[in-house]
Amino acid sequence: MAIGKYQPEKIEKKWQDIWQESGCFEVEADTSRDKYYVLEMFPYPSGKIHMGHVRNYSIGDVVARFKSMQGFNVLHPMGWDAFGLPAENAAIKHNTHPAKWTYQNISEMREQLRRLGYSYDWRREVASCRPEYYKWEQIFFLKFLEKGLVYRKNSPVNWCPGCNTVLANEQVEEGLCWRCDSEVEQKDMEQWFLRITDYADELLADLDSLDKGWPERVLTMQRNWIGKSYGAELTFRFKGLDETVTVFTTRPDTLFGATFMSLAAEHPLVEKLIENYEKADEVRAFCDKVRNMDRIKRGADDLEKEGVFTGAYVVNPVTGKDMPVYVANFVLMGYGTGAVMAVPAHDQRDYEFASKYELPMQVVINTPELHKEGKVLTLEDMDAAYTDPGFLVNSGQFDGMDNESAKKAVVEHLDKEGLGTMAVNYRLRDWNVSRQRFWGAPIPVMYCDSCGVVPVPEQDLPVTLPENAQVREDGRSPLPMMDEFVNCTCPKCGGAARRETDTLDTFFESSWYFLRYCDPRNTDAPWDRETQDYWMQVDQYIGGIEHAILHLLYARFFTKLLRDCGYVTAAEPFANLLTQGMVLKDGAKMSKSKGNVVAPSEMIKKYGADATRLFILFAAPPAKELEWSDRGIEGAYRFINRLWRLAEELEKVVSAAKPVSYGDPKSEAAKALRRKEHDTIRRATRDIENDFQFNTVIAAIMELVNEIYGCKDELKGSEPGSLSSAMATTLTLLSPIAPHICEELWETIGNTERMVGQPWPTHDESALVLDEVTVVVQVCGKVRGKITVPNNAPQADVEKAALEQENVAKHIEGKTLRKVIVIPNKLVNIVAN
Ligand code: ANZ
Ligand code: ZN
Repeated sequence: MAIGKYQPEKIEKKWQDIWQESGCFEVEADTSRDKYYVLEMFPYPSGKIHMGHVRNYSIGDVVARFKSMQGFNVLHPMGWDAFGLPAENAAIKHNTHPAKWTYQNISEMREQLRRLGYSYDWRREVASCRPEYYKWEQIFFLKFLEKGLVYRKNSPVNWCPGCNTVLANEQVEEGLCWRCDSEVEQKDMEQWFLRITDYADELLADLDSLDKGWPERVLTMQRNWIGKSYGAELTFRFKGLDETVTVFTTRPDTLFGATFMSLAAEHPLVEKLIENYEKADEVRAFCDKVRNMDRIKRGADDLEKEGVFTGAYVVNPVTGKDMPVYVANFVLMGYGTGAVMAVPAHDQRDYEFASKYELPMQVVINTPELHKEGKVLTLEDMDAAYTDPGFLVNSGQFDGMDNESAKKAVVEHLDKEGLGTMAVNYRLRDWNVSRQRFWGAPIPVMYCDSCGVVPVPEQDLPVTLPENAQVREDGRSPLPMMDEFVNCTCPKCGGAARRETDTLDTFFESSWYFLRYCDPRNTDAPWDRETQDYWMQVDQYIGGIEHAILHLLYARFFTKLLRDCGYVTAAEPFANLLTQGMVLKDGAKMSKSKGNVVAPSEMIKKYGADATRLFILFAAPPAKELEWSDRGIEGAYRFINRLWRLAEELEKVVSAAKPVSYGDPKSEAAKALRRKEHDTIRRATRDIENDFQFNTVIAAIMELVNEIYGCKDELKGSEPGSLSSAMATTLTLLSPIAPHICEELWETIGNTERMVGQPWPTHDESALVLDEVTVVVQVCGKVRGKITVPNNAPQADVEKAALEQENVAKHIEGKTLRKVIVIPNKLVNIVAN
């Protein structure tokens, strides 16, 4: 039977249907088998998949299929990160409900993913906007509330006037909203916070356990984000005022050089200090101005340093000198204590500030070089702060001490008077989870005038979003305006109460979806504990580097919270992380605004899913950037056609000769083919296991196909079994990458079982051994000839053959032989003079 022309749309649909009907990717927990959980970050249902998705999911699919061929019980689920702002904006634009837009997009995207032949267990699909899903996170929220892990606080928040919502710090990029690029403002509001700072130490420490499985870059980004600083808290007394102020400093060793103090505009003492100051209004005006700047700008190095004197002084506890107290724009209230002892000679920001306002400076750290020469650094030598290590000067009893030791010594000295203790500080802030948006999971609490904050009773969960809500033209949430949603009865006192109208940050849903996949249809619990313990951790997580901080930190934190609430055992959710590189076109990230987008659907239509998958996996190693190339996908398509034609030609020969029965190869060609076949297995296995280098796996398979082409005419008649075996291996190795054509050709060459379910082959070491090897001969380090000797020949035979080689003999004629060095199967070096 001739198999005809390669028609991807036909065979791909055929096999997708067969896989679907047979349920071959559906799995259950089975403690008698080793499991492997491979997960790609679930997409936001925007409506269309893009090449970044195709890359992400193709990598994941090869991992899933490969691990399953290796015999693992593989969990490979897919779902939708379905809440969020774009749905709301689209609903406003088209005057519909966000749910309608979202579900429509989900069904379109699901079709597109199916069309790529991914091996998902679709029964496990979740959509985070479904009440069956978010009901559980409402329960988690109440559990956290009960345990004091979530709290309400009035605090300045980042407010995006474009999106009409509060943003987390992570969602502000250089002062602009991460979504709409509006200038972010500061605003005071009552918000719900999760106590991620309570977990800062554990989140930091556990990064060490991920050092083998996670990219170093991501670990570093997380470490910096958590930002642990070791230092001290030092207390200063005010002059003529019965008050003290405490600062956080990483440099207690510079205390003798502290010449003034800087407070944050929000510092609670400011009002008190300026009470009787004639310029109080000037200070207030300055504070108001600073308070309205966004936090990111205030913390930036290049901020123009500005401040105002408060009229107050503190006393330096070691020098006894007065230090004027300023309010300064670069001091943040949320960090440390919101007060800084300023050491202009050794801190650059203080240096700039002191230069501007002509405040005194004092050098207290000498450079190691000058220290050695017996000299001392002076202000005249400096045009910037000296921030490196050194030795103390102008510091009383601490003079001459190296500054690291002095840190401890100074704190111990102050400790005697109760004015100093060692302290640790984190950059990480508690996670603000409140959003003033409609399309999110409602926060399940009510407010009662007599009882305060009251949790919604568990039996009344989920609190669902009203289906008849009308999104508003101005983008504000309709929830606060909907009486039927807002008005409720207090379950404690029976009085009238109001429902919370804020919804949860969508990072809340993505912080635990990987757990729900373990048991997604459970209606009695978020999951069956044993089932979930069997599947977790995720063995391989794959997604974009843009989630290096936000999502990955929240998911790690959430897992620890759930562990502490008794829901999970694993402390870390993702054992291994792969951050795939971006897909570029003409050197730039594919994006609508740049107009350089290549639509996956068009590529699939033109070349098929297999060619698209093959190209995207061949063009670059997974973690590297990938440059889209039209020639590249055409090349992938040509290779697939070449394989197709080969199978067509060999169909009869190969199906008649079962690979298992072909015995030892006899001819040189058959031996060479067998060697190539097993070497390809060896290389493919090694390269997949080594960071999923699929590009070199594909290159090796292409070489094997070439080898088959080269010897087929010779072997067709004499040793068809060797061709049969090589063909079977080609298809098996390629099947995780281009699964449809491999299934089809597998069937074509006479197999009755499906390709899916076949084991991954192992190479036979003895097949790699050559009968003869070529060895290079050098005379005094210079190549003079080559000899062919039996593989692993005795050393003496190799020496003899080398010395007898014509050209070599010529070069040693008349010389004295000093030494012959033989590196087996590689090289002979003859030393003669
Ligand atoms: C005195 C000093 C002397 C400082 C010196 C540095 C160098 P990291 O490493 O980021 O933790 N600081 C403390 N709280 C601050 C706040 N709320 N806003 C702005 N700056 C603040 O930085 C800690 C250092 O940043 C602290 O150590 C303090 O300045 C400043 F030669 O104290 B240092
Ligand atoms: Zn009440």
